[in-house]
Amino acid sequence: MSVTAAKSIDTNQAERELTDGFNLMIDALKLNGLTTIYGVPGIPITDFGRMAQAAGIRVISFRHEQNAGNAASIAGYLTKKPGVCLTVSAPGFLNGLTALAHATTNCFPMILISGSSEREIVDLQQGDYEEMDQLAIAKPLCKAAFRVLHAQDIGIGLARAIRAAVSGRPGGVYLDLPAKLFGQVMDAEAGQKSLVKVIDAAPAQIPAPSAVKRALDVLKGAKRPLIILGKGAAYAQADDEIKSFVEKSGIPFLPMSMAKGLLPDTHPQCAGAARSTVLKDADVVMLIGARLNWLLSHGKGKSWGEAPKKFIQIDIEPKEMDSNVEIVAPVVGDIGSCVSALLEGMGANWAAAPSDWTGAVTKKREENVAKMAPRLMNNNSPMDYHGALGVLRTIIKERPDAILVNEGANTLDLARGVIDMYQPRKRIDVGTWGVMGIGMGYCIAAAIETGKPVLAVEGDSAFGFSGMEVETICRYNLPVCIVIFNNDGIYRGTDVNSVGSDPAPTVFVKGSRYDKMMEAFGGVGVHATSPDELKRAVNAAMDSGKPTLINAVIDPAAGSESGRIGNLNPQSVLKKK
Ligand code: ADP
Ligand code: TZD
Ligand code: MG
Repeated sequence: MSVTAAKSIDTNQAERELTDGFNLMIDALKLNGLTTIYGVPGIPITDFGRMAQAAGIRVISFRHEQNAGNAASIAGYLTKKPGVCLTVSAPGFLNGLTALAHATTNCFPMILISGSSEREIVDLQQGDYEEMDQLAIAKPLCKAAFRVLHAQDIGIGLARAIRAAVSGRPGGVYLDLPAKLFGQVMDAEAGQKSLVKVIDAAPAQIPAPSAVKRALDVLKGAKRPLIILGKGAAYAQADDEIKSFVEKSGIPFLPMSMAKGLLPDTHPQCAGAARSTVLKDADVVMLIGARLNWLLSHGKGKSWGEAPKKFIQIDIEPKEMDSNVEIVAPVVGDIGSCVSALLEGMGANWAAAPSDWTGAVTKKREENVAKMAPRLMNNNSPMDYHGALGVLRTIIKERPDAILVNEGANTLDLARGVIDMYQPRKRIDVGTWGVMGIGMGYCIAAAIETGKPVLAVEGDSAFGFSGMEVETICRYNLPVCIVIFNNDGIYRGTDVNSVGSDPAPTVFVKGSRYDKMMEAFGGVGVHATSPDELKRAVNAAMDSGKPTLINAVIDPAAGSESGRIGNLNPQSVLKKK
């Protein structure tokens, strides 16, 4: 119905109430409990943001759409509800698209809502303001993409987006809203009726009893079993079931990065500190919400050792099975249902994992922990990674409900190994892509969605990708403490250009003071040159809840190329010196 038609109805039947695209979209979001929007304003969604805020939706306004998108994606991970990111057309949409692809790759539910220009002009390529065929561009980068052209379809459009984002394997969804849609007017009552409250958006997916039995049979025959917990297991929020299953089985477990804390890293069965041993020596490996991608060396090769292995895999996505190696016992379903079914199938007399194996794993783990301990206690200045991380490790132990955000190369790999986690979904990081730039978006969403204090451990390069959002953190006065591991560069600050005066590609301005950035916006900036100073500053920040940025000076020579994944770099045999 056109606006003119609606107005004439209005004149004839003055008593009839009208609504429009703006209001219907807001009502549809609220009806489905989507009460926070992360975005950047501009044509054609500026008024939408204002009206949403006036209607009680929390609208968090960022400095760059990629950070808003990353915030929405991790909000989805933390809450199991799709995180919503709102952008303007073409360039804003493209800025948000990186985060949408990231969400899809990581199996996080999110909806990118972008305003777009008029179909008529876009399709004839007549050069509209910020013209782009956004729907076509988004499609290959997300789980589903929809466009709504009529106000009466807003309810259905959002319902489809929500279902696509959270059901089955979660992921990113694109929702295209042309400018004209927002102003479309329709009868208010008919509008309300057109809205859809999504019932059971992510239905339980019960595994087949035969698949459960097959998995238990394989597990029963194992001499050296291992459980690998991935971020899918953390996402599933089946924490109690997973804990019961792991403990009843007595099997050592290895948490992937974001699954750390699902059971505490200090749990007697945790094999985190014996990673290479368990991967090499295990004979049966059960994957729970973890893919056999590059992070697990595709389930083959040197790190998996010589001994043949059998894989059991629990995943909601049937196509994940056999993606890299043969899965002898696929269990397809949601993790809560699968783990409950396994627990039930184990019965009362399940024999715990063989003690010679679990004993050997414990021994190895204790050796490795003891080896690391003295390195974490040094008080060197400038700091090395271990001295700085030793302090942060204690702080997280004392404040286990804080959320840890982590990105960088050495800063990531070493923090992941050193900092123990104690509670589920408290560690969020670079994820499946190892992407830099998630930092500040994750900090903001973690603080907003959970209300808990946030500690970000950031490489100086990593921080730079989203650093401008410190203004956003100050503006919303969020309890975020950012620690920059400042080693003057990417991996190290020591590279030199041997042929010219330009700096080497991996180094930054020496002795930068990132703490001044926070001060510029009214937050607290601290320059810390020793572990003792770092400890005092982080504790003060966590106690006060004030936005804080600590510039932690790290020895520029301390890091290694690409952190722990330097082996992935191609080598040139012709490399010029
Ligand atoms: P990690 O990086 O921690 O190893 P991945 O992202 O590779 O974890 O794997 C997560 C897996 O979890 C994906 O294959 C995804 O399909 C699966 N998954 C996500 N949510 C659920 C769920 N509720 N039930 C079952 N599987 C899930
Ligand atoms: N761009 C994006 C989006 N993601 C990436 N992962 C990279 C570039 C490449 N990259 C890494 O993989 S780690 C890293 C880059 C640029 C930064 C490492 O430096 P840092 O950490 O200062 O953050 P350390 O402690 O100096 O190693
Ligand atoms: Mg660095």
